[in-house]
Amino acid sequence: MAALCRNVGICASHLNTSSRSSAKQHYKILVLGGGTGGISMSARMKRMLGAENVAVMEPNEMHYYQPLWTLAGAGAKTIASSGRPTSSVMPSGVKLIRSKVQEINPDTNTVRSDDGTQISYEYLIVALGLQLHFEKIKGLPEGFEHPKIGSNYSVETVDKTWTALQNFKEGNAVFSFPNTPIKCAGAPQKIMYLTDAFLRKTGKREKANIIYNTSLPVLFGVKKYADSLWKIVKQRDLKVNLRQNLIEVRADKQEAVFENLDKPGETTVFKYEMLHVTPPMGPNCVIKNSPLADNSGWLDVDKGSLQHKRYPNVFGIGDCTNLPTSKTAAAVAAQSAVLNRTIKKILKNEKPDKTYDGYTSCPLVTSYNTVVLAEFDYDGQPLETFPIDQGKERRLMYHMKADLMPQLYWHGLLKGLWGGPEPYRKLMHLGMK
Ligand code: FAD
Ligand code: UQ1
Repeated sequence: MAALCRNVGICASHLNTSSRSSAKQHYKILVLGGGTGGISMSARMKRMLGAENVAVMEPNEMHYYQPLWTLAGAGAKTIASSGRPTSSVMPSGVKLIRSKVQEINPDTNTVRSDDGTQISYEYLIVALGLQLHFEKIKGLPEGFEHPKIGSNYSVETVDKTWTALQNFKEGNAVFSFPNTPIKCAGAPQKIMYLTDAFLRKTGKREKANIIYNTSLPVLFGVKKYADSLWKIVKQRDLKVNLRQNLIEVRADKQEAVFENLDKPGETTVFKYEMLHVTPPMGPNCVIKNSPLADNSGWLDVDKGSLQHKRYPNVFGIGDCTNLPTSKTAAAVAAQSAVLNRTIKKILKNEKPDKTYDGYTSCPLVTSYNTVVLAEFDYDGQPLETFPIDQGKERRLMYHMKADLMPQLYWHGLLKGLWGGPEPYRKLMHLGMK
């Protein structure tokens, strides 16, 4: 539970200042965060400027391919197979600074780490991801010490989902979606479809009520895919309750309390045999506490170029930004190609010319062998790679999600070689309107 507690998002920029050291370092390109966006941009920056000019600040020993956690929570993959040592995904020769960013000072082009070291930069790429807030739900995170509750959103709790699913006997299987922006907005319901499939496979489905309580007023934000998903939930007898927000877990009694967002103060208690929690999420507090934040705490970047709106030598990518699109690794892939181009232009004193269209994708896993592959842009318009109807459940797309995507991630995206499917989409739609 230690890592889960570390991740509860205490925004305290005054912590750990006692061990301040006077060591100084300078890099032409400093990348904050060694997750999906940070590693892929460091690989691209190495190619552009040479390894000696690039450094990445990341305290975690392990780098995880988070999209696999949906499958791990349902026993279709292992959590171990989703992780590799951070050192092994670093582009060779690029400096890994194994410490936590404590403070960003864009007016002096410096950042301070939790051991007090000051690091200066010429250009800064911010890829700090977002923060999970289990603690905003009464009874969590300590409730995870009880059985029958899990969450695919933290490496600490994915196996708890799988344990709860395997031990299911009879009763309610309840799934939540919080009242905040989240990463991979499809994941809270993917685990519901997998639960349904698992209980059918093991002959327990008739003893289960499967209930999806979402804060949103819709099942999915893009109509084309929402229409497909409504058909699926009806076919499979899955109960969807809109505008229901999880506010408390009484794990000792196996009770989850939801608030009706349309009738504040009205709550419903659900007894559960299994509970999957998607926690509230919010901006990284290091960004929130810095001049780089917008009014809500997200990194304030231009939605086309990914350059910071007020600090022209600062750039952002991924979940930490205020880009008005769904936060996914697929979006990071498309953003990495645009950001590479933006930085190339800025280094030549030219204007950024490539524009991010908001491309994002969510492989909606609907069983152990089917996926609806949602792909869309800033306007919520489908932007599909394949010249077939991606609103349909397909086996091929499941194999893409489970077998091809991890390879594309480790060997393409993290190496700075995969910038999203745009070129292939254009090729595959040649000759079509
Ligand atoms: P991250 O990869 O989260 O990286 C942020 C990094 O910053 C972390 O390594 C963190 O340790 C580091 N960091 C944080 N604070 C500090 C600090 N103070 N100092 C230094 N470093 C710090 N995406 C898809 O495309 N398809 C999917 O099917 C999909 N499914 C998902 C399912 C689940 C259950 C989850 C959890 C995510 C899923 N995603 C999916 C989303 C995807 O994993 C993220 O959108 C993506 O990893 C975002 O990349 P990032 O670089 O912005 O953030
Ligand atoms: C993608 O590019 C990507 O990043 C590697 C993902 O993250 C895991 C995805 O889930 C998807 C769907 C894409 C888009 C790629 C194709 C081939 C449609």
